[in-house]
Amino acid sequence: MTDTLNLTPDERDAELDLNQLKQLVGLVEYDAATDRFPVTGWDAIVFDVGNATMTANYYQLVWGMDLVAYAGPETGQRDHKSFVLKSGSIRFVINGAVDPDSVLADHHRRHGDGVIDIALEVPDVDKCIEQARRAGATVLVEPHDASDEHGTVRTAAIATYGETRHTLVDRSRYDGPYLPGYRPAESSRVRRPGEPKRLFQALDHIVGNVELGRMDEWVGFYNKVMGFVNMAEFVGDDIATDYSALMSKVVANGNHRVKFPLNEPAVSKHKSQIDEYLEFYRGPGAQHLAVATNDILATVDALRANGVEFLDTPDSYYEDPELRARIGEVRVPIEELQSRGILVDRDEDGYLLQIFTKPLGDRPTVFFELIERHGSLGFGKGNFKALFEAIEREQERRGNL
Ligand code: TYF
Ligand code: FE
Repeated sequence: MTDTLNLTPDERDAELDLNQLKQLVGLVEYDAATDRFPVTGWDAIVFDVGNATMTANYYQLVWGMDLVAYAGPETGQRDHKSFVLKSGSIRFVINGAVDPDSVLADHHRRHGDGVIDIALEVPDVDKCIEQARRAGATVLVEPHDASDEHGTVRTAAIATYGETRHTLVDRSRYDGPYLPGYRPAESSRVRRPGEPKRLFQALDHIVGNVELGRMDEWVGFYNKVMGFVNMAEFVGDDIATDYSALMSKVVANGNHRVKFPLNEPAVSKHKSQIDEYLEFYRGPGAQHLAVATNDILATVDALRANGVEFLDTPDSYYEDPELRARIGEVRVPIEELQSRGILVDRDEDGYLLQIFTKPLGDRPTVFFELIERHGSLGFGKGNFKALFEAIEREQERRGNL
């Protein structure tokens, strides 16, 4: 059954091998023969932003991503500009309206900067759409081919929470830089001497925030429509009422390449961070993107030097004897983690290091997580209390607690 763990073309491009990828994002083998909605991996995360020209620059200059393709007025696409960026196997597509009447401008007025499409690579678009329709999903775009001199891409799209969609992409017969209609592009910036080739290699998970009482519906959607399985980690009633003000369950595709934690607000003494998101995003949407790195210390140092702001972690977190006992030995002295505010969690499979940025845009909505896994397949449950307290300190500064 090892063929269920074949590398995607993007992973091969990024010179990742299967062992590296397993380490980075925690893959498992599964029985693909019974999968009615086979998903190979991530294809692209598509953002709608207020200024794609500048945001694309930001991801190159600050996050070290490479520009690989472009479409816009110069290529005959008058509605919007679209910049395609890569880091390792991750592809971001940054869209911004040029035509004031673009639907993207309208989307942006309501939601602000955010993720409009979590595109997934699938080997058989038609099979997935047939299954999705049978299971009652909304098919937004029917399967169709697009071709140019690089070959043919077959795509379709289904709706998920809020105004977010999953475009399904079969690029097995295509070798262009992204999709037909895009021209190859290159960053004009010059890498500083000694700068690492990239700051992160793969996408680990994307969290969706949904309305109060609807988390189980969306878990059911991923179970029934896309055949995703529930992972062990969840935040239930007990933790929710004590400090987290959210409930959370995690679904994953068969081989766990694609993992979607789903949050809903919990009723608590103050406004939930999920309610704050829902209010400012004007509905459900993607909350955080967790990117995997094999050197979180170097990545955090580089990002901080480039001006990225992270949530703070109090010294008491590292001085807690219970934490010290629980985590045991990790690959660096704990002081190295403490000086950077990196969190650590251990479970029966191993440990992980993680850290969270503050929201990247103007609204308190989308943020990033950096994660370095060492065997753990979890999401840092042991850190939820410290993390949620840090998020609430930020919420309070914004006057939204
Ligand atoms: O993805 C996760 O589950 C962890 C923890 O608002 C988390 O990164 C959960 C909810 C949230 C922030 C982080
Ligand atoms: Fe996360």
